[in-house]
Amino acid sequence: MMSSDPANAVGEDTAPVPAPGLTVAAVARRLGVAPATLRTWDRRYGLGPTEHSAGTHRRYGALDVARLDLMRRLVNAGAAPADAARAALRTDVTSSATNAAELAAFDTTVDTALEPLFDDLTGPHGGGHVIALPTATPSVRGLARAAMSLDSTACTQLVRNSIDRRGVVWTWDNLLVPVLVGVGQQWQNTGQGVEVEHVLSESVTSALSGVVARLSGAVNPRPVLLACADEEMHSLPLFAVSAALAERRIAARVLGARVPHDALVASIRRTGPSVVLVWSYIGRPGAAELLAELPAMRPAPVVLAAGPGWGELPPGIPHVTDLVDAVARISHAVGV
Ligand code: B12
Repeated sequence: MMSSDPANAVGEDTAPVPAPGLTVAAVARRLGVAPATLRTWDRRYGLGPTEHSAGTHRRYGALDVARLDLMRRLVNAGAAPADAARAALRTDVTSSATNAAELAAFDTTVDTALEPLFDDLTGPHGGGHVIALPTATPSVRGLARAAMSLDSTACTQLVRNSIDRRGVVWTWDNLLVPVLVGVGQQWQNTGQGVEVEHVLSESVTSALSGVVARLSGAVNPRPVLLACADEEMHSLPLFAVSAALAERRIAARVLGARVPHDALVASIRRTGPSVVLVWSYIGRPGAAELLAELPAMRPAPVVLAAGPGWGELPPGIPHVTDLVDAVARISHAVGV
């Protein structure tokens, strides 16, 4: 669609900033930040347009936008705005990236540069909680902020960075669970924020699937099946299990959300798995009894019931209560 607004003429997010520069509204759209926030950053931290202009409407040049983009990323990563502004102003953004590869490298630099800032962040200094996160670390706050602003790219990158540095299990327990619980709490208290849950869930799934995609040369000859119980939509823990297993070179097949019991039985028949893990958060009457027939199938799989939705389980089906437990039991069952 054509527009008479010169800002819209810029088009793609990665398009270069045109010579006369961008208006505050155009920069706001490009970075996904409110115009009022940009004005505050200009007033408080001097992160405004640097080009001299005689007119009243000053325009942001390419370097100004790169600096603001860095500011936005640092804030999304959990830095206090004043610290982020100091870092943005002292960073050389002249080689600011416009292609994906450079952007990725840039992100890693930024993230590493942030570590000392995080160490300094305590109490109200780190402020700006967007959801109730009483004991949140800066990275938890950063991911929560990115989720609340529906910035799926930032969410995925934050999760990926954490996985790369600390691994899947640490990231799940220390970054993802606190933010997911906080977002869930927000929904419970206000009835709002389903869109935040969706953006966060998609980003988490994507980052965790990235770990699985890198797996080559799996050590298990028989498959491991991971499925949600019938009508269960909370599939994220399955992706966490699958990614944590991939780190140990165990390949798993995620059957995903809402797997009817008959479909699960058919999948077991077709693939002959060594382990079947069935996840339930919400729980449905009679679901646990259905599991009883699975260990009798041939070749016999180890059957694990995971999550808080199960009630009393049939004999011989252990209840798995956390990610570490899930990974340990599956690793043991496949002999790793
Ligand atoms: C993301 C999310 C969604 C997404 C799911 C997307 C996806 N692909 O997974 C969507 C938007 C689809 C969704 C839908 C719904 N959701 Co929802 N959702 C969540 C949220 C925010 C995270 C879910 C999650 O991944 N949890 C995993 C971890 C973070 O859960 P946890 O409680 O910390 O974990 C405990 C254990 O499970 C265990 N654990 C933690 N990690 C792991 C890993 C493994 C492998 C194991 C074995 C154990 C384990 O340790 C913890 C301590 O016990 C939760 C909030 C929350 N507290 O979890 C709500 C939450 C689970 N949802 C809830 C509800 C009510 C719903 C809906 C019914 C809402 C509606 N009216 O439509 C629907 C439908 C659900 C259905 N039929 O399945 C409630 C459930 C309340 C209850 N117990 O009954 C929660 C708790 C929100 C709340 N605070 O009220 N949801």
